[in-house]
Amino acid sequence: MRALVTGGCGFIGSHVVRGLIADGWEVTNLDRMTYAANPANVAEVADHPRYRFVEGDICDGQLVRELAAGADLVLNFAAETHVDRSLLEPGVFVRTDVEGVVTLLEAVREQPGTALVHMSTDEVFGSIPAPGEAAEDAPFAPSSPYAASKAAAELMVRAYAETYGMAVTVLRCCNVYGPNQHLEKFIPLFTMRALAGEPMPLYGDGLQEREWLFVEDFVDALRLVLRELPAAPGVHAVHIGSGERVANRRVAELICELLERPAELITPVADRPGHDRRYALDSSRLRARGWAPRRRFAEGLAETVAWYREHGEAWAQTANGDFARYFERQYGARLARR
Ligand code: TDX
Repeated sequence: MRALVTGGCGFIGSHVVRGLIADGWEVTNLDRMTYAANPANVAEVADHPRYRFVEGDICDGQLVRELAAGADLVLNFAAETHVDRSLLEPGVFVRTDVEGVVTLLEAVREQPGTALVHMSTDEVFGSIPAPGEAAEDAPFAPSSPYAASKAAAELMVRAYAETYGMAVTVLRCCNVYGPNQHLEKFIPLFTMRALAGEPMPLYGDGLQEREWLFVEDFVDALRLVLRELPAAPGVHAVHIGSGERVANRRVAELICELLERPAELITPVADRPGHDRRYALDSSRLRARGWAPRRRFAEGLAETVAWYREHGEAWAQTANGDFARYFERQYGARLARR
């Protein structure tokens, strides 16, 4: 079986590429190599006979059509994903996360033999007050330009499913963490800051809750989804959540404990505007189909922190983009003002 994976040099995409190669798939990885891409993420499969890398953009209609033509499955992990950056530069989110998805939909609708699986997010629902959980049919209420771009993409998926009778699977996942995640994200950033003995910039009161899933558990969920892809026309939404919801401050404290660094490094700074308080997915349907995460958060976090301690510095060197400049733009004034 042949898969076209988009964004395969990013965090989740690279774990998916490696998982599919291990499962016997022939994989084409289409990646634009933005700041979020790191060739090291796919180094172990780079020379594999069933792996092919194509540098390119999911907004390039002709390229996407050519690549989709040879694929049984298109898996979309190409996206701008960072909420803070969507406040700085919303336009690129609309382009990649919405226009890019339309390009994929256009390509796939011309290929009746090709299935499309699109990665979305729990953020499309906005903040979910405790003790609520968002089910697959919950209404969209995105708070950030990032979340709105993902919700908009889902609406385009819905429109194509209705208009052209396509069957599209949409994965809505909680916060994923693990090796290969870009340093801009909470757990890698706090881990690297703690290792360096530098202030860890906690937004607001730090009592916001996120639901955390280890990346390999996400790949296992995807495996199950791929074994049972529905062919009936429509949008098939799948919720993938661990059920482990943890306050940011607690996550920061756990990182300090794991690295034996003082909790005083945790530094409250000005909040992220529009910051959602809590995400929580109802994943009971996927659980009923036989999936459950294999790692508890405490275990996955320890493994992740150990990976960054060992590889973080060298791995970050091979990443695209200028992280120091972004860090200054995002945190310079916040840390100076505290
Ligand atoms: O410096 C920080 N300080 C801080 O307090 C950063 C980077 C984050 N945070 C907080 C904000 C969030 O409440 O930590 C939490 C997690 O932040 P992020 O890692 O930026 O993730 P989040 O905004 O929750 O979104 C993530 O999960 C859903 C991904 O980035 C999205 O792509 C995914 O859809």
